[in-house]
Amino acid sequence: MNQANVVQSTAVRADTFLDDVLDGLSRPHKSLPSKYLYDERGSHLFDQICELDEYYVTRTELAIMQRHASSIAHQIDTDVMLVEYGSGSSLKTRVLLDSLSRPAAYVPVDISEEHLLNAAEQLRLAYPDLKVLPVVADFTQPFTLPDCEPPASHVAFYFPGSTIGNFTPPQAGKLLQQMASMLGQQGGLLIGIDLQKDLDVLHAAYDDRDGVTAAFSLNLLSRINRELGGDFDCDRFQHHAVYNTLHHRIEISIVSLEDQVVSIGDHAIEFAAGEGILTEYSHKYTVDGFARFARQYGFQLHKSWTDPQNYFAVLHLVIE
Ligand code: AVJ
Repeated sequence: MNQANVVQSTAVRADTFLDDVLDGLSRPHKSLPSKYLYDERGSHLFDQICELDEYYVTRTELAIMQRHASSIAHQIDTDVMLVEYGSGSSLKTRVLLDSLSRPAAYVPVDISEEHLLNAAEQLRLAYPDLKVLPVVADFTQPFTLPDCEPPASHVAFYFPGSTIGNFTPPQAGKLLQQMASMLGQQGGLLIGIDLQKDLDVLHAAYDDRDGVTAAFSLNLLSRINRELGGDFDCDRFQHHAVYNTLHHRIEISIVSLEDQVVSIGDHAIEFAAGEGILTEYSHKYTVDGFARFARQYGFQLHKSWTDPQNYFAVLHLVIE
């Protein structure tokens, strides 16, 4: 298959990035959307995070998927259109695909066209019989599912990695609502969520001793410099990650070490010493709490799997 088969659902334009950056940095509490952390360098750094001793998230979810592969695949069943929120370049996806008996199609959805097409090509090579139908889209916005022949009997969304944790409850709710309306009566959602746990474990996971997570955060400033003509000096900013016990989330920000003015094109942005730019939330849940939350949007918890330490959970939710 070639590029012509790619469904371009939502235009992802460079001026959107500029608008979002200027909008986020002109607020009283500065913030930047976390989706912009994942340019080529950011995605590479995130892959490195996943290899860190301190970052338990990826390897724990993978272990759950491996250990319970057949039970998980059994819930999704045959003739499914498996729609992954993310490019599908991960091992978790392969574990799932290996265990599904007869998927009708596999639909990876990602904002980065290059990343998506690469991942799709790799999957086609590994699974020659699988219909791979990539969709370039920002999945926080509604998008159209591709047609497939013969038609799938039902749709299953796969949203691994606790990516949902990046979203505030209202944003996550909106996403679940969109998913529910795209699913209709027949579908389900397989989702990975990170669980509440010891604070030391959480802090280490988001502020590792090698500074990989810090580099991942600060790369957002370098990206603004590269793509939007900014002049951030990364040495004058610092990565900061702290757990908010009230909201059950890690809050990641980039903190200015001094009073300074930064320009982006012809825009000047002022920073006070100690002022932060919020770049990421990483919400931590309980299985019951998430199930209760998802119920508001029409999902019912059908089954869940976790690891021996109860660090992470994979949930299968179905439309009531
Ligand atoms: C990709 C959103 C799941 O929240 O654990 C990891 C992102 N940021 N370290 C997470 C992240 C810094 C990650 N998610």
